[in-house]
Amino acid sequence: MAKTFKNFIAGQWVAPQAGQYTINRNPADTSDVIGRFPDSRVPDVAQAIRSAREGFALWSRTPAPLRGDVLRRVGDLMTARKEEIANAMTREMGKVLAETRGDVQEGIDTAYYAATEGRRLFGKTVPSELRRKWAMSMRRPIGIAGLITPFNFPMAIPTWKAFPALLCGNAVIFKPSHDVPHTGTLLVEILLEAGLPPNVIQLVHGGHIVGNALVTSEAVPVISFTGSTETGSRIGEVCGRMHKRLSLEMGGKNAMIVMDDADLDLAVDGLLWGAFGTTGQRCTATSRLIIHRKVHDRFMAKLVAATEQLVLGDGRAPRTQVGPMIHEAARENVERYVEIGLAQGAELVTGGHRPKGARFAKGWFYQPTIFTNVKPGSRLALEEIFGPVLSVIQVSSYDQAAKVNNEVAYGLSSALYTQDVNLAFRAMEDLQNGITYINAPTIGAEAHLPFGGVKQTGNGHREGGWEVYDFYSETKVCYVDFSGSLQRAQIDTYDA
Ligand code: UN1
Repeated sequence: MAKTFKNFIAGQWVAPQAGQYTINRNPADTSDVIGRFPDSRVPDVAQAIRSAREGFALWSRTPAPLRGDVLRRVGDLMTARKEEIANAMTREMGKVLAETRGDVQEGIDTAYYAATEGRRLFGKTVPSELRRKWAMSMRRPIGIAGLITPFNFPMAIPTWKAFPALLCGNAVIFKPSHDVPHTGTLLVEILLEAGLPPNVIQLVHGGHIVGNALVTSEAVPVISFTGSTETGSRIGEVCGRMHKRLSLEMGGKNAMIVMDDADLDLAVDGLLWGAFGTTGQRCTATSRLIIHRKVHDRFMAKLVAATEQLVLGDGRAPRTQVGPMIHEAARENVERYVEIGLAQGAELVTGGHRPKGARFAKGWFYQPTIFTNVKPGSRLALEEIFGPVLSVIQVSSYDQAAKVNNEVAYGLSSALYTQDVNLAFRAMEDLQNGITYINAPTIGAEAHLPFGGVKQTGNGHREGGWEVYDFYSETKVCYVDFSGSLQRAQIDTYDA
């Protein structure tokens, strides 16, 4: 009998009020049931909101350095439980253990960064234009933050949102992806064990009903969402109407540019990791290779041979390099794109099918796939696939490569492989992305730098690093006039 998991609402682990559940399975072996998780409804969210209000009243008055102390303990507990969490994450999400360990580590890094921010959270004191008057700014908590997170980084992305939100003094209602509720549960357990007051965090499992209830509630002034551009647009419409603060991290169609002077072996290694790590299910996945004609054939021979050596399987097996996809619908989506690629005249050079063999029969596996001769403007060149599919586009110059890089709707990350330092610096200016890597693949963001993209990838906010603390706090400005007389700004300053 599968274990039944609960929500964490109003300081207690509770069953969903309507008694509905969904089954969570291991994507590498669907006969392995992780548990039954609440499929919550609006009344569950309403209860969470009522409790989070009380949590906010308490937590927003707790000094920031003390809030930071809780997050430091969170980092310590995550460190102690790293291996256990990584195993649970691979079991429910599929990516290999090295990657889930990295995912937990990203959470640990985010916790320690947040802990130290409790002793900064700088405001500014600036000169006033008037005598005997001080002018300063400070950061204030906002209220309840509703966090809606995806399946592909089950620990890292929730921590990118929750830790800065908490450090800034907000209460959090967390809705993890219904594909990875177990990892979300482990995160909440750790927050509580670290001493976070119980009604400061609420965990409400479920699908779009829960997300929608958070987005449409007057009582939740802050929403942070990572997921598809389509869902992000719908959330944006509502938040725009309601004047909510909203951070969106959405799609990508990230390219690696390989120039004719590049170290090709280095670029092959980078491409395998960028395109097929996490089975291509990353916003930062390398889904386009833009390659100089002169090195195309040589590079493709190396790349295809290396791709065919990749070991597919259960992410917990030590030799596995590529795990399963998250579920059947994700695999079918990839299959549709393979058909579209063939129909639009691209050339399939490897993959393009499910792996054969009994050991793949019970999981959502798909063979790493490469299309060459992908035409700029075709769907494989433009659309996010979110799976192990690489589209190769040939160019004759750096300028053409930069143009192809920029002609997609998204703008998350890009990579340039070259030995030419001038080209490297030109690319940092030219490529329309939030993140550009030189001689490294399109993934590899570190927790203490801002993360996010331009164009349809985001709405101007960044996660991670120092910038996210501005998102989760309100700027308050205070003037103190200790002159004892009325001093009028702009008037008495210059008319005296
Ligand atoms: C994502 O692609 O969904 O960039 C997030 C990276 C990670 C985060 C990726 N640290 O490598």
